[in-house]
Amino acid sequence: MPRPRLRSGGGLRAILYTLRKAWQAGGWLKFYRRMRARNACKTCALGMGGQQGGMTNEAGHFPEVCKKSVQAQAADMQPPIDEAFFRAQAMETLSSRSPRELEYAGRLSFPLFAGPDDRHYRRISWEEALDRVVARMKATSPERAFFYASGRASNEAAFLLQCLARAWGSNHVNNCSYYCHQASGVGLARTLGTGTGTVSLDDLGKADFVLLIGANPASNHPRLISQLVDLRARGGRVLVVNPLKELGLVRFRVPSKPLSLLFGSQISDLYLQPRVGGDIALLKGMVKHLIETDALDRDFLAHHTTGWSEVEADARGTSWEDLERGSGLSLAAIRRAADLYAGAQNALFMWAMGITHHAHGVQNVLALVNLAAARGMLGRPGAGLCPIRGHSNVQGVGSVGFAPALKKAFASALEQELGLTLPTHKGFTTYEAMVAAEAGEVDFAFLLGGNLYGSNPDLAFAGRALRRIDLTVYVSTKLNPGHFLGRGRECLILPALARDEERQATTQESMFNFVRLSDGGAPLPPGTEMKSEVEIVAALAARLLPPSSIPWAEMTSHAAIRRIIARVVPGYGPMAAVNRLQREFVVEGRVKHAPDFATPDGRVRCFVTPLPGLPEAPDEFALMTIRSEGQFNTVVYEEEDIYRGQERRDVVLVNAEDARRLGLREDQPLRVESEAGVLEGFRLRYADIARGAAAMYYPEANLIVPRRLDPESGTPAFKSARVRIRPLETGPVR
Ligand SMILES: Nc1nc2c(c(=O)[nH]1)N[C@H]1C(S)=C(S)[C@@H](COP(=O)(O)OP(=O)(O)OC[C@H]3O[C@@H](n4cnc5c(=O)[nH]c(N)nc54)[C@H](O)[C@@H]3O)O[C@H]1N2
Ligand SMILES: Nc1nc2c(c(=O)[nH]1)N[C@H]1C(S)=C(S)[C@@H](COP(=O)(O)OP(=O)(O)OC[C@H]3O[C@@H](n4cnc5c(=O)[nH]c(N)nc54)[C@H](O)[C@@H]3O)O[C@H]1N2
Ligand SMILES: [Mo]
Repeated sequence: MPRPRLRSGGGLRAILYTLRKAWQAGGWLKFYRRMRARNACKTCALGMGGQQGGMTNEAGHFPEVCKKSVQAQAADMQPPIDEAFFRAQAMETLSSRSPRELEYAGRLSFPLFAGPDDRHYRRISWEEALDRVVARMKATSPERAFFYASGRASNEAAFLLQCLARAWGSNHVNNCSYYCHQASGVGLARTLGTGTGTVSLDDLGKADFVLLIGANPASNHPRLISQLVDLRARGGRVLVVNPLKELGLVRFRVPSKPLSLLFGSQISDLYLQPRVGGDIALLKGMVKHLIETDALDRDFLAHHTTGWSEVEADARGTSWEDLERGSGLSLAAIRRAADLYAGAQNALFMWAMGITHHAHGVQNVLALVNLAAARGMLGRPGAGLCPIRGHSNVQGVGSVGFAPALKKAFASALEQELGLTLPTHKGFTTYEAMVAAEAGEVDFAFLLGGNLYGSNPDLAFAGRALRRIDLTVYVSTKLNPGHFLGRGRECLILPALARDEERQATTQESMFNFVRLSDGGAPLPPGTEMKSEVEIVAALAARLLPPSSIPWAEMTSHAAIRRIIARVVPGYGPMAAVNRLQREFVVEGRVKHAPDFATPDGRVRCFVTPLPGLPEAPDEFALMTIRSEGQFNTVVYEEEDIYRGQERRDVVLVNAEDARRLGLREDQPLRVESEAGVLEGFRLRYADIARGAAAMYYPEANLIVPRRLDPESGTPAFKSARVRIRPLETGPVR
C-alpha cells in the first residue's frame, strides 16, 4: 500500500469518505436521518448536535462533518453478530483478533456468558444474566468491588449506576477521565476551585488568541478547527505548541466553508515544537518574557490572585539557558510566542492529552494557569481556560457523581434522596482499582462501556489484574479485546443500545459546560435483545437493593431520574424540566465571566512549577502514544493515518537527525524496550518531531508503556514513556 501524502487536513476527502461510509451503512437516506437526528454527537465532547441535529454545533451551525463520528455511526449501524459466530470461534481465537476485526464483527445483541473452564462465550437469557450478577454481588463485600464507566454513557445511566453502587455500599466508582483529563481536573480545582473549563462556546467566538497546546483537534476534534479558522478570519492569532508537526494544525480544508474547502485555511500563526514534556519550561519562559517587557496585568494579579510573587520570583530566578534546555526551544522562539500572547485582548487556553499525560500533568496545568493569570485572562468574557475533553459525555459522567468522592453538598442531598447513609471508605481511582484487582482484592467489577483493559498502561499487568476478578460484567455495544484478554474468572457481556438508539431522551454535558438533550432514536432490528444502559442498571438495582425511598423499579424513566439529578447534582437545577421545556442549559457556577473564583478567598491560586528532569541516556527517547484520525481510542476503524502519511500502525516516528545519530534508517525494523516490556518489528519512520521524542500509536503501544503516573492526579504518563530504540538485529538492550 502506498504511503498517503496530503498537503492539508480535512477537505473533499472527508466529505467523500462520509458518503462512502453512509452508503455502506445502509444507504444515504437512512444514514442522513440518523446523523441528522437530534442527538449530541457520540464521539468527542465538543458538544455537537442537540436541538438542531447531529451535525450542528451548540450555536446551530450545519453541516459540521467529522470523519470519526461517521465511522462511529456506521459501526453502530452494523447487523448483529449471531450465535453461530460464538459457537464457531473459541475465545482463544478471538483473543488474537485486532481491535478493528472485533469492532467490525457486528453489534452485540444478546447477553453472553463464559465461566472459568469455558472455551466459548455462550448466549444466555437476560434473566440468567441479571441473576448471575445479583448472586455475585450478594456474595461479595461492596468494598471488594468496583464500577467503571467510559465517557459515552448518558447522564441518566451514569447517575443511576453510581447511586446503585453507593446504596449498595461501595465508593469504588471511577471513570475513564482518570486516564484522560484528571490532571486538568486536579489542576483547575487547586487553582480556581472548579474542576472544569471556565468558558462557553460563546467565549470562543469572542477570543482573538488561542494557545492550542498538547492537542491535535484536526484529528480528534475537527469541528474545533472551523472555530479557529473563524478566529483567524476575525484577525485573531493561533499559537500551536506541539512536539510533532501535525499537518491539520498547519492547514485544513473545512468542509462546511466553501472557500476553505477549495483553497484550504491556515490554522496556526506560530507553531512551536518543544521537546516532549518541555511545556513548563516554555510557559515559564513566556511568563519571564512578560515580566521583562512589563506586559503583566498588575491590577489583576494584585486583586485576584494569591501566590503570584513566588511565581514571579521563580521565573526571574530561572535562567534563560535552563528554559531553553528544558523546552528545547530557542530564546527567540519563546519571546515570539510571548509577544503574540501579549498582543491579545481576549486569550483562550486550550489543551488536551499532550499536557495531561505526563508525570507532571498537574504541574503543566498549573503553569498554564500562571500564564493566563499573568495577563488577567481569567474571569471575564472571551477569555479563559478550556480543557478539550475526550469522550462525548465524560464531563457529564463526572458531574453526576460517577467518581470516587462526591462534593459535600452533593453527598448530603443524595443521602436524603436515598434515605440512607452513604459509605465513607475512600473510593478507588481507576488505577487504584486495577492495583487492588492485581492484589486479589476485587471480586466483582462492573464496566459500563469502554475498554478498561486496552486503555491501561502495561497490558500484561492490566490482563493479570482483570483476570483475577471473580466476575467481570461488561456493558458493551461491540466486541473489543478486553472481552477476551481482560475477563474475570467468569465474565458477562450485556448488550447495550447506543445512546442515539434509546427510546427515551437522554442528556450529555459538553466541554463548554452545556447540557444537551438527545432524542431517542431508530427502532431496533427484530430479534435483537439490546437494552438501554438505564434499563440494565434499574433492573439490577430492583433485584439487589432493599426497598428505599428511591423506587428502583421505576427508575427506567429518564424523566424520573432527571428530577432526582436536578435535586442533588450541583448546578443541575434546570435538569428537571430540560425535556419538557426543550431547554438545554449551561451548568450553573462553571462559566467564569467575572473574577470571583470558587476558592475560599475568591482568588486564583498561583503555584511555582518546577522544571521536570531531562532524559539521561543518548538512546533514550520520550515516547508519546497518540491517536490517528481513523481510530476512536482503543477502537481502530482503519489502519492508515493520512494526516501523518502512514499506511500502517506498527511504526515508530522519530526525527531523522536522531535516527541518523543512532545509525537507523527509514523502514528499519526496531526493538523498542521499556521497563514494562519489549516490542519487536515495528518500523522506523522519519517525522517532523522534536529531537529526543518518539511517537507510536495507542492502544498498540500500551504493551510497553510503563506504569508511571502523575503522583498528584494518578494520570498515567502516556506521553512520556521512557524507551530505548535499537535496530531489531542487535538483540536485547543491556
Ligand atoms: N479521531 C479521534 N478523535 C478523538 C479520539 C480518538 O481516539 N480519535 N479520542 C477522544 C479522547 S477520549 C480524547 S482524550 C481526545 C484526545 O485528543 P488529543 O489530546 O488531541 O489526542 P492525542 O493523540 O492523545 O495527543 C494530542 C497531541 O499531543 C501532542 N503531545 C504529546 N506530548 C506532548 C507534550 O509533551 N507537549 C505538547 N505540547 N504536546 C504533546 C501530540 O503530538 C499530539 O498531537 O480526543 C477525543 N477525540
Ligand atoms: N497509551 C495510551 N493509553 C491511553 C491513552 C493514550 O493516549 N495513550 N488515552 C487514554 C484516554 S484519553 C482514554 S479516555 C482512555 C479510553 O478508555 P475507554 O473509554 O475505556 O475506552 P474506549 O476505547 O473509548 O472504549 C471503547 C469501547 O466502548 C464500547 N462502546 C462504544 N460505544 C458504546 C456505547 O454507546 N455504550 C456502551 N455501553 N459501550 C460502548 C465498545 O465496546 C468499544 O469497544 O484510554 C486511555 N489510554
Ligand atoms: Mo480521553
